[in-house]
Amino acid sequence: MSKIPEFTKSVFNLKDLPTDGTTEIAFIGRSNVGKSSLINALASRKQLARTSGKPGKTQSLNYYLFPDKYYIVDTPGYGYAARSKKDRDVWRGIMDEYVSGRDELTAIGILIDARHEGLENDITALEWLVGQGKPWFVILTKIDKVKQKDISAHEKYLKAEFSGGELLFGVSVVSGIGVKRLSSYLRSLVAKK
Ligand SMILES: Nc1nc2c(ncn2[C@@H]2O[C@H](COP(=O)(O)OP(=O)(O)OP(=O)(O)O)[C@@H](O)[C@H]2O)c(=O)[nH]1
Ligand SMILES: [Mg+2]
Repeated sequence: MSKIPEFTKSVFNLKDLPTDGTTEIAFIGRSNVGKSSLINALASRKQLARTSGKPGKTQSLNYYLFPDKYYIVDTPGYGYAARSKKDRDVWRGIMDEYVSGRDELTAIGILIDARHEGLENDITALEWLVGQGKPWFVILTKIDKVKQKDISAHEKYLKAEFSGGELLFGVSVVSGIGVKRLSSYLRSLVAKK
């Protein structure tokens, strides 16, 4: 097996999910929140996952195999305003089926832009997540753009409003803050399995 993280496959149809039984952790979050960028930072590879300044770049479930033997699954972003309602319903349908039926899925990380507290789309996603009954955790992204006191306030808000989730991680792929800590946490989740 490769010692460096590798792209494995893109899944457009749930019948094509990997069948090798490897544990997986999915990242969900609004379009443009930084999911693909974070996967690159965790992998220390700039171009592993494709990123874009324009929202809506990732359109499938993308599997990345990490050397500690787990997949990180990049997912299409939600809340992309230019998308039709039908598209949003498709997201919901795919994610419901994927999350409820996937035994390999150990935990879900929801990425939230540290700058934007309480966005409607994030609230909807957090409520959905709480209802899934899978372990989940929050990652606040782009913390290079905010002050520590705003991060603390955002964390306090999330803890007060949404129960059952794990620790909150603040990350920035620009400064690199929080990436190592998150990486250790992901490994600990897989080790528990
Ligand atoms: N300042 C700053 N910008 C970031 C950070 N992480 C991501 N970005 C920028 O945010 C934009 C979107 O990043 P992506 O990683 O493509 O976002 P995504 O969540 O994968 O988006 P979709 O695939 O559309 O769902 C890019 O322009 C990134 O450079 C960060 O930590 N700090
Ligand atoms: Mg993406």
